[in-house]
Amino acid sequence: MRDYKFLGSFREDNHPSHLPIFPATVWIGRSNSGKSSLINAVSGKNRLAFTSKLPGRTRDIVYFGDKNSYYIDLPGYGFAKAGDSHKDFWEKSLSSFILKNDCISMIFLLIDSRRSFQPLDIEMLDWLELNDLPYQVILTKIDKLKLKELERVKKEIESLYKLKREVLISSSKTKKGITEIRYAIEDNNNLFFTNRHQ
Ligand SMILES: Nc1nc2c(ncn2[C@@H]2O[C@H](COP(=O)(O)OP(=O)(O)OP(=O)(O)O)[C@@H](O)[C@H]2O)c(=O)[nH]1
Ligand SMILES: [Mg+2]
Repeated sequence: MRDYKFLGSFREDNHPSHLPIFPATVWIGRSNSGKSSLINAVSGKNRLAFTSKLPGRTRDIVYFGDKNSYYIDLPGYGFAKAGDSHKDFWEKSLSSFILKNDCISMIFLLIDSRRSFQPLDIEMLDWLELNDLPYQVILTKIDKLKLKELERVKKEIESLYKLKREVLISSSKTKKGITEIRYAIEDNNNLFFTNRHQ
């Protein structure tokens, strides 16, 4: 398995110039949707990314890396207490970070399965579509739902949006869906290298 390490946390709206161009998996979603927890589950390291019960834990652009790939943990959006300055930060710095970054192999858009899509998630989806960015939806915290309920949420999302990629499911607690996410990351990264060498 890949061995990810903390590389640093940044506030610049660009890929850090000292880091080589490798494929990066970017994790975005509402505050508290489970981004940092999922990074830990997928990397198999309990305390790689900081997690918290309180929303707004991740404040910087955090890079983790192994020998030839990255995970990028982004601050969540929709954090009520953070107010306008946080929304500005998202809209200006983080959106330009995503648009300017040549490393992105996939953006995982995390949605808390109990909450389904909220207005800000829809804004994010529209923005990803508008900018023709590669993204895939992952439903998180599925241990909190009964199987029937999960099927309903998944169907609802799939029927509402013409998503190009299947909706993945995950639980950082029970580790359900984690292997599939690891495979998806390997595929995305291989594709990134293939495309770059064409
Ligand atoms: N039951 C359950 N709880 C989870 C799961 N994933 C995350 N949580 C909990 O949800 C809370 C938020 O998780 P984080 O991983 O810190 O969320 P985040 O999206 O990184 O949040 P921000 O950094 O604030 O944007 C924590 O209390 C986690 O323990 C899961 O799969 N199942
Ligand atoms: Mg976080």
